[in-house]
Amino acid sequence: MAGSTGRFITLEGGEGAGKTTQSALLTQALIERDLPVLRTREPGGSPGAELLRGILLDGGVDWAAPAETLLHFAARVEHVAKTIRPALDADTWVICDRFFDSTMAYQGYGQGADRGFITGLTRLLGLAPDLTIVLDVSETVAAERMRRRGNPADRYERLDEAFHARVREGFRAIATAEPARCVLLDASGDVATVHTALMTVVWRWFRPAQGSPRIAG
Ligand code: Z5A
Repeated sequence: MAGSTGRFITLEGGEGAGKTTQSALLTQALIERDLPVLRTREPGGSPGAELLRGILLDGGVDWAAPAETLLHFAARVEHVAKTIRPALDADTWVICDRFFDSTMAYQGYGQGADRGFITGLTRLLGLAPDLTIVLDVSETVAAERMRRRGNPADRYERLDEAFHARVREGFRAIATAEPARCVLLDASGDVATVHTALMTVVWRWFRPAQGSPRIAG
């Protein structure tokens, strides 16, 4: 963001990749460096977007893929307007668990929504992360983590293996296509190992030459 000393970092990946775990650890690490941080997630992150989250995850409707795409973007526009932009304007670092890459991976690659349509909505949004870290794990590792966690599955988690394989392929394709914004990180190690690797990416990305002297490692 021009003029702001805040930075916008998103964590992406399939279910069980460790986004929630790693976003909490990243937030803590930045706070320990005396940086102002806001941790948020999608779908959700503002009152209106949280209402849409309930509809999307457990509303009992099998949406047409373009409608589902629009609902995710409606939630995102609210989230950006009410939560993310005000935080960045106040020089806060924003750590967001999922953002527009999830729509491309889940609705585009997973559900077959038109990818050009999603790209167009992404451009209209007018905000992109400074850094996106795509946490990558095999479907086997992800499934084992979800099994051990044992929470009831939401509408997306109930979809079959082939769907989740397409989603993973989507995330990997996005990371490959956008190296100026995305880093693909092997997230199959233990929590501490992944955290160390992720922090190395973050410190390198925002090294002093790119204007963030306060977090030089
Ligand atoms: N969705 C969409 O379709 N389109 C969109 O545009 C957006 C979202 C924005 C949101 O679900 C759903 O919305 C999502 C896609 C869809 N559904 N799916 N699938 P959510 O927010 O409820 O859930 P999630 O984003 O998928 O998160 P998750 O399932 O909780 O996974 P995670 O955050 O990546 O993992 P975690 O919670 O950190 O870890 C999962 C478990 O593994 C947990 O017990 C941890 O303790 C354990 N864990 C974490 N890391 C490790 C390591 N390194 N080793 C061992 N165990 C670990």
